[in-house]
Amino acid sequence: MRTPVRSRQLFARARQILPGGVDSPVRAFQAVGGTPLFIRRAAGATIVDVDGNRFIDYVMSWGPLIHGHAPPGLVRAAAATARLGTSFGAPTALEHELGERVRALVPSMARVRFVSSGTEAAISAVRLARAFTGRDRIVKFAGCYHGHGDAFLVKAGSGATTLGVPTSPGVTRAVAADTLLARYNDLDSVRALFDAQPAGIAAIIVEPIAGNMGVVPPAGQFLAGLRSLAMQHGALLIFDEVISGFRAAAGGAQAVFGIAPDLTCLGKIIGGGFPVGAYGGRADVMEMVAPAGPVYQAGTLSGNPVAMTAGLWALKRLTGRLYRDLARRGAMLAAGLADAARAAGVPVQVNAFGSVLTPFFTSSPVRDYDSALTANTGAYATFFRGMLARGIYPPPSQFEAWFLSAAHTDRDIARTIEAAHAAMKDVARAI
Ligand code: HOZ
Repeated sequence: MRTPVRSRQLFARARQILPGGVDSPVRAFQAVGGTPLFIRRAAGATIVDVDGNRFIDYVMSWGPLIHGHAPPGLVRAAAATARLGTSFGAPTALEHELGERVRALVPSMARVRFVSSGTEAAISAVRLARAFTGRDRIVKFAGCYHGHGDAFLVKAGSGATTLGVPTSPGVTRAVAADTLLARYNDLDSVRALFDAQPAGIAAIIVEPIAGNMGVVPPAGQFLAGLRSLAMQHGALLIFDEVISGFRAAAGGAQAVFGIAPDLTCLGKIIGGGFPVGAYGGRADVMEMVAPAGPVYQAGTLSGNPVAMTAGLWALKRLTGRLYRDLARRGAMLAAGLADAARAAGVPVQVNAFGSVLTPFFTSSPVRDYDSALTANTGAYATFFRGMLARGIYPPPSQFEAWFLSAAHTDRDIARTIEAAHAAMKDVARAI
């Protein structure tokens, strides 16, 4: 790898105008050291930085790029739409076309509202749940991340955990008090909250496959238990499928586990690499959203035609074969990383679900936030730098998912495993 001279220069300049030099904290490499690489271009599974270094990418824009970077067909479709106008602030047919496709894939979403990010989707879904139930409190799980809405920045995963601010300053005590915390994969912790507030909880919000404390799949009857607790207590169940939607399967985690939530939040893949989010669910709940009902929520760029076009392109290509290939390559990579760690004598647990995975540098199985936090972040940082030096770009944080795409080949995976063997030896020397 060439010394990232140009990235360093750009980062120095960016820091004079952007807080921390970036527009989203997880990009800043703070947890792994070094300078964030500034990207010039990408195609398929490869990214190229401004110094000419090439990497096999496992960040994949944090999940949206299930078909790889810049598929030519998607780029052509988006460009053709853009030529007709980039935004109107008025309806287009693309919005209900994408909505109908979402509903066909995720039948619990009888009505859909498009927004511009997963954060917006989660904020809006919780407001709606509060309005529908007439209750204030929500249950969230430590280590789950639902974007940066105030109510969610309490023991939040993703960049908030990476930066050591899982409960952010600036969230008022009143907001924090309305967010009740439970433990992922622990139904008793949820039961206890309902026992204490039998009629105060508007909703349970959960990542059905956690992806923001690293990947943590749901264990046993966890999701089914949440479904019945919510029903029993008149609360809504909200699945945040921003990461798992269209990735765990075309129908999301809810299809895989056979649990229908009341509301679902989507993002990432639904925009095909453009900024889109969506929330939706039961018609009786969603019909409370303005202008059909009184719960206000709006957005100038919501349903943006270029983004809707990219989303349609991406969702139309979610074939059974795509998921079989992704699962096979995901299993290959997970096994290869585990082997590399074993061979080097480094304690690592690889959690995987289809095309997402996380190697946790710990000897304890990871099934919730506390066990995720047992990971040795210093060891991950050494591993990360070792991979980068060998042409592989993993997420710059222990507490994030690696994403595969249709563009990753068996050869890419083999090269990644080879690099992992060498990088694990770096870790073994360092710990
Ligand atoms: N949910 C994404 C990573 N866990 C967000 C990426 C970001 O924060 O920039």
